[in-house]
Amino acid sequence: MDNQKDIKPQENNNQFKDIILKNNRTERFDINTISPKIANILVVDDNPQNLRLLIAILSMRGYKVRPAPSGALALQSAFSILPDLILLDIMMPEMDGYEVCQKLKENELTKDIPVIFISAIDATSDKVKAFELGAVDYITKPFHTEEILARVNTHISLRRTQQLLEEEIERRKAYEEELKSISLNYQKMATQDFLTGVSNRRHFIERAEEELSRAKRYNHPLNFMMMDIDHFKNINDTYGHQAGDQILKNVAVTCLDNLRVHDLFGRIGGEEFSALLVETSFNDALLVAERIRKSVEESTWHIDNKAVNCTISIGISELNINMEHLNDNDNNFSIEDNLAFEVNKDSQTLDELMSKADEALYIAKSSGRNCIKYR
Ligand code: GH3
Ligand code: MG
Ligand code: MG
Repeated sequence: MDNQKDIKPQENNNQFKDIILKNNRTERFDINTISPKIANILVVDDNPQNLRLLIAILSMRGYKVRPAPSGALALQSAFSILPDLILLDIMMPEMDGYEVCQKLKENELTKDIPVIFISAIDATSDKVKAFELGAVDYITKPFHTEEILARVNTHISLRRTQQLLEEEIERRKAYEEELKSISLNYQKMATQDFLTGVSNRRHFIERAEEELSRAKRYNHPLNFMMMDIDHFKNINDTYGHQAGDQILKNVAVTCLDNLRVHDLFGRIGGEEFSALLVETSFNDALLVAERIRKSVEESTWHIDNKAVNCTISIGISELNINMEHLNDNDNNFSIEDNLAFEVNKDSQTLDELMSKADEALYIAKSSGRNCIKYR
């Protein structure tokens, strides 16, 4: 970097020219279209003559120039208005250019401002030290006007390009975050019931199929529950559709409150909910169903200053699993029986469990509602 001929600012810029921004929220940018914002340069030199000369050269090229006759004033000026570039003399009384540079690089606000040292010292060790401290360039005095301008121009363009890239990276990160949250929302919409927030029919059935095949594979107990709000039409007719919606939400919460986290629960129709009780014996499923039925019956919900009550009917069906281990002492339970049981168990489908629970629910309805039946 000893003379001006080595510097080809346009070539340095070209490598950034063809960054094609692929999403429609960002635009392709070109170094040649970067806004011609006037660069703000801080010139630091304790020699008033040098200072005047540098100001004259840079101002003539249209740069906004601020002078600082000492290291301390340079720091003060840099922190009050961030410059786009700093031309920094090394040898100055009290605080030399190295110290100024170090302080600038230590501060988050000023660490990325390009610093070009201008010094009468031509020793390699000093130049190396300058670069080690984070300087971008080093110009030896006496300097040549064209060299100063070429180097200043190059580093200002590089900094601008770097800033644009950083902004672009930030924009893309924000865009990716937005995409992630949109995709999460879609996922929610695809799996949740829009009114109650519990699993929708499709998602419930998908998950129930998985749990059913696991229960069959490991011979684990499993029970299916179909719940339907009694005379819900009357609630809509008496209190209005919005009150009906609120009751649906409240019933969903009441059911969830009485289930374990591993149980599946979903809204599978208008005022119908289903639950799949995993690792649960039939007797325990009956207890859970009774708890739900009783909680709903005993709840009074206040909607628009009116006290609203409702009840639900529940139908239960059980997965028939191999009970061999429970029948060790039962001489009537032969190997053939067990084999028949296995075949029966494997042929049970979710559809069958659901229809059996539906039949049980139908019986509960015709037996006066607000009760539990099983098949
Ligand atoms: P049953 O005891 O036999 O189940 O009687 P029911 O009135 O509950 O049953 P029916 O099938 O006759 O009526 C169900 C009602 O549920 C009719 C329908 O308008 C209402 N419903 C379905 N989905 C919604 C909903 O999302 N919000 C509200 N407010 N009502 C709904
Ligand atoms: Mg109903
Ligand atoms: Mg119904």
